[in-house]
Amino acid sequence: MNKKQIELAWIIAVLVILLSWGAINIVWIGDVHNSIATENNHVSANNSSNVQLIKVQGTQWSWTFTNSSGVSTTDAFNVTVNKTVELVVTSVPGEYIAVIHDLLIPQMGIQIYAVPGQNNTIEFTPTHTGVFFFECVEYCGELHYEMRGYMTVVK
Ligand SMILES: [Cu+2]
Repeated sequence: MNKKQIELAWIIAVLVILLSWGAINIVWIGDVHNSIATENNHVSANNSSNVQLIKVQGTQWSWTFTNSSGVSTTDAFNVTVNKTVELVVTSVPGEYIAVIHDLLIPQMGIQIYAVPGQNNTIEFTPTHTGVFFFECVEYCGELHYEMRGYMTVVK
């Protein structure tokens, strides 16, 4: 092989590696999103009793979840499968001032900012029972890594 052919082979090899890597990731991300939850792409003013309304408060450095019965839990919450969940997310002061957090539930395809003074809402419908990891993905201070927990989807 001359220099030109070697260069061409190198370009093609790199192209094949990057394109297949990209394709695998697109398929995998789509899979995770579609298999676990269906997301409604609208912000609802849905007050129907069929929606599981959950208030979410991020603080330094934990998450508090309050359901419509007024029951609060820290770094964990339960929802019912095949029923729409509406999260109303905000940030409240902890030891110091309120800062911005960001709630990510990777397997639900859900990510939403917790902003002081703002109620951000997001809806999704879990289609599988199980225990699903969530965490804060906005660096929010020294114990940021403690803002993690599990959402349990029950029958
Ligand atoms: Cu945080």
